[in-house]
Amino acid sequence: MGAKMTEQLLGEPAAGRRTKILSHLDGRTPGRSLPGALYTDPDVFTSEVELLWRRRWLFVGTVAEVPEPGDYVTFDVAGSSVLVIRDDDEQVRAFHNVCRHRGSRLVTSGNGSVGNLVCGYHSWTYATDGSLRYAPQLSPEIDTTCLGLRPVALREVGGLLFCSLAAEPDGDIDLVADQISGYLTPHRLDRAKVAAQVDLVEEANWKLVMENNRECYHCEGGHPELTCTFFPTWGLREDQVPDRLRPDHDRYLLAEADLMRRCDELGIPHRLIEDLVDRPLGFRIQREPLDGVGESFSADGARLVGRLLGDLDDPQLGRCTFHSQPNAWVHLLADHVVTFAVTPISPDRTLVRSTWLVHEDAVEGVDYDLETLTAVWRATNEQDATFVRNTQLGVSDPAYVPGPYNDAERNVDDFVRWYESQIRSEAQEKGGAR
Ligand code: 3BY
Ligand code: FES
Ligand code: FE
Repeated sequence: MGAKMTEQLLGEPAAGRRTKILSHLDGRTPGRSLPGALYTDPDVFTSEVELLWRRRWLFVGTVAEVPEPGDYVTFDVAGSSVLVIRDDDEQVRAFHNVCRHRGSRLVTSGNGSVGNLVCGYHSWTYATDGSLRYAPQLSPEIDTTCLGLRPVALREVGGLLFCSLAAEPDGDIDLVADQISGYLTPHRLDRAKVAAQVDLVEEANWKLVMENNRECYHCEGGHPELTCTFFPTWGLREDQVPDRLRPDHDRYLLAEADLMRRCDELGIPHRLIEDLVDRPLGFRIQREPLDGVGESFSADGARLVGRLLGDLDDPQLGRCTFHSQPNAWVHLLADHVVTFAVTPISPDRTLVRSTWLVHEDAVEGVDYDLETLTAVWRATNEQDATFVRNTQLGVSDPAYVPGPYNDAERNVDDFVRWYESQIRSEAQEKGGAR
């Protein structure tokens, strides 16, 4: 088949899809939720995979998930499976989880530990650094040095791992790393271990999952467990706090002043850095107080893990919260860390992976109880899954008309504006854009 015909068969539909997503974006009213088609149309989803998920830095997990040489996890996104592995020299690397022989998936379980990576089909065997070590009966003329696993760009930032499927990943990760590392390092993720990991498939478009996370407008009524410690005025400016929530907010201000003093004494950064819209790796980071005792996500705010992270000895460090576009939110406390990685499965299904990390020497049943440690966010995730499932049903209804955001939904608007500008700039670069 000639190149021209191939382009007609493959190129045109892709350009047509890009035109389609752009025309849906043209139909959006600023300050309102997105048009329904952006949450439901399979062509939109395919364009998002091509323009966003295959081109941006994505939050994968943490170094604590691969503590020893040979430990690996897989991260599946948009038809690609990324294998993240700690090699024999302790370096964390990422590869496409595709065998270089005839393409079998190499690793078929979500995580594990290996000496070498052995393909289950014809036993091609790779070292943990991705090089091909052994291929039975392979002709000696074939240069095996060219048959190592194909690398995927991976960056570690204060223990958080990000990957990019782009051929030439953007350099924004370095600029973000400079700004956030100091907030993360006191929690010493390199000396933490996974206490629990839960995969929840939510029946909603990935953007509804992210939008839901970016506001606490629904927290007051929607998250009784979380709001024992999570102040429901989150994201509001002073003049936006409704009278009803004034007492909560007054407690917040007192707790905030105390927290700032503690952080300053310890030399730990706390101030808000918010750059969610105008950069490829939009992010927000801030250390904020927790209600009650101020230590952890428990009913009274008291710590849930006896052994604090790293070398911390002040348990009252509230929560350092990191949000990044398109797919993460992370809360770092003195006693534990909980990370959330979102990946799209289909237009109306999304994986939310929650991971709880504690000090590597903390002992289950002695320093913490697993049920109690995970209770608040397991309940919160289930509540959020119901919210977004109902929203997916509503935005799929022909009667849906986009509605206005309010003050408490500022970061939802930021997410949507980030999404629109990233899609537009990538579509332009690829051509077929208007
Ligand atoms: O960052 C978060 O996880 C919270 C949960 C509730 C609202 N959102 C800002
Ligand atoms: Fe992996 Fe054949 S496909 S060894
Ligand atoms: Fe929620």
